[in-house]
Amino acid sequence: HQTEVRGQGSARHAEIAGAGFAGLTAAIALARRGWSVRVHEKGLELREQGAGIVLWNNTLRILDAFGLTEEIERGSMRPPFYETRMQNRIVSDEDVPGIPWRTMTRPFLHSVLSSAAIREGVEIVTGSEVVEARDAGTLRLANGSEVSGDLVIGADGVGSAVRDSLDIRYERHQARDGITRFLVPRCKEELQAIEPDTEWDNVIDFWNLEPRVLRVLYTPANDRELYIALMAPADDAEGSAVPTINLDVWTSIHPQLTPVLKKAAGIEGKYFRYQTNRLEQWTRGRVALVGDAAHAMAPALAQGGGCAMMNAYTVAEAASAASTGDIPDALVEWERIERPYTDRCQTRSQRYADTRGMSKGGQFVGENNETALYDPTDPRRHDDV
Ligand code: FAD
Ligand code: 5PR
Repeated sequence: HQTEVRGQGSARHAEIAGAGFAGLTAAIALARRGWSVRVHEKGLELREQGAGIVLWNNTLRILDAFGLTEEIERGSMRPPFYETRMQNRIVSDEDVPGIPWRTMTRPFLHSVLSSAAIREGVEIVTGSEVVEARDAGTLRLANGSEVSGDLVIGADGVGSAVRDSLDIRYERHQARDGITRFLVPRCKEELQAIEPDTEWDNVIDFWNLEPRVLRVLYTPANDRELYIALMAPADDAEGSAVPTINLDVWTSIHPQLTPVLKKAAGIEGKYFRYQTNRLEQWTRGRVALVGDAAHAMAPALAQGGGCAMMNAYTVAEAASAASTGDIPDALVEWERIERPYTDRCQTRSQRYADTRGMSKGGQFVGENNETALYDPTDPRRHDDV
């Protein structure tokens, strides 16, 4: 075993497990504050396989602080309305006033973040699997070597090896429904030919509860690409069928979406059951967990990536403000201050997922907007707490 200690010079050093949205955001935020940063990514390539994502003010503020607004705006879009339909009748049409939001593909967001990390001097090692973390600030890798830092971040997703090796316990809640997601071509002309009066640039949440629960969340991600998420109960074998969706079942309920459902049927899909994980704690010594490793949530309010990036950004800020010796205490204080926002978002998202309450539309009001409106870059955000 070789133990390599880095950052013995003036720059403090961080080791990060996972190059997803959380790991890359933490890496950029730390590098911009003068840290030397290395990210270990288990995958052989630096890429993101998911479909689409909606970002709100909370994450757009972070991207702006990183100087990435122009790049993000060039490759994403702001649909005119967020529309909800029940049995193909419009129940709400919201432009979500006062909250900036944009839609994009996940591979696009990942490429913007990974390019920015590299520009900031972050070292990203692909094919590097983390198998264990220790609270003193070390990571053990699958190749047998050990690395250490003043700060270690576990951003290795819902199956986190960092979390499990530290023996941090958690409770898991699964909902009865789950979802299969695809990126397909926009097919706007074909859709318009079927329904000329529909604004096909909107996000449209097509709910259907009778005769069976089959929902399609339709989210244009840019001029060319459309993100569709197909929700069905886990106990509906036809609705949740993968890797190839049951085209006849889906088009029987959502005939107006036939052109894009046909495209989805040509792609291999994975069905994910909604789940919420709540950990007994997010930190151990010099190790902090962020993103799905710490707080996987139902996607109803579209804040899983949002909370991942918020907590990645704020943990970097908290560790940077502390002296090296005080980092473990600073992480405990960071969790105390920031975690309640994520806890509340998890609870709200789980409630919507459990009750299928988004089928009523009108969800972007009141306390539901707390996460979307949060500004993790505002140094005065806790002044009134
Ligand atoms: P991940 O994205 O899972 O990244 C973890 C990374 O760590 C991966 O690259 C993985 O390969 C790597 N890794 C894993 N184990 C190891 C290991 N042992 N060693 C080294 N590397 C490892 N959220 C929103 O905010 N808005 C949305 O609209 C939205 N829509 C979604 C749509 C889809 C299709 C999905 C799947 C999720 C959606 N979410 C959304 C949720 C959000 O995307 C996730 O919460 C977010 O991706 C979590 O980021 P992460 O970096 O924590 O984890
Ligand atoms: N919103 C978004 C989303 O991707 C999903 C949901 C809501 C942006 C599914 O991943 O409710 O399932 C949802």
